[in-house]
Amino acid sequence: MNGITPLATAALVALAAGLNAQEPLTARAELLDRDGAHVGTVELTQTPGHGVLLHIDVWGIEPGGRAIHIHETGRCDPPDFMSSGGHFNPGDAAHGVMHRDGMHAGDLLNLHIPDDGRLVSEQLARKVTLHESEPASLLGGDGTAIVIHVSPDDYVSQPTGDAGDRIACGVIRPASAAPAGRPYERSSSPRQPGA
Ligand SMILES: [Cu+2]
Repeated sequence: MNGITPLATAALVALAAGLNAQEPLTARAELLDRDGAHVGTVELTQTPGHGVLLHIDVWGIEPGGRAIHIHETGRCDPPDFMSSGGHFNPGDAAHGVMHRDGMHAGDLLNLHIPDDGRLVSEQLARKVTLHESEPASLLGGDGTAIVIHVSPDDYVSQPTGDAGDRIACGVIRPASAAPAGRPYERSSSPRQPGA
């Protein structure tokens, strides 16, 4: 093995695993509106067994109730953002936290934007993970995206909560990923080893 003994290799693997265990998995989505303006950031952090914590910071969104969801495809083509697909729903459930057969893994609680347009808030998405090998991973396959809608989610209407048009969108990317050339496309470059 080019001078590296199996024992040394095993030690390096153990060291890498130890480092990973100390550093929580994180991801990030930069939200752009229909005109391409940067209107928010969502930081995602893997919890130890309780899903993914979302730290949401938005600015420049019209005041009022706005639905926010995790959508099933990591692609945000303006102006309508339909390329992000439907809600992330690996469990094939009904939509809505108030639906008896709900909820989508990507269902989140509405944002209530104050008059100055700036809102910092947090949510826990319990049915998703950042671990790529798991079915409910936000980073597996063709990725996922955070989408904000023009209306609030009524939490029961199928399949979208009657939330209306999509007004902002951001692809969820691993925190270690290099920034892509175009901010609204998931990077197609190969992952870094160990990323
Ligand atoms: Cu949505």
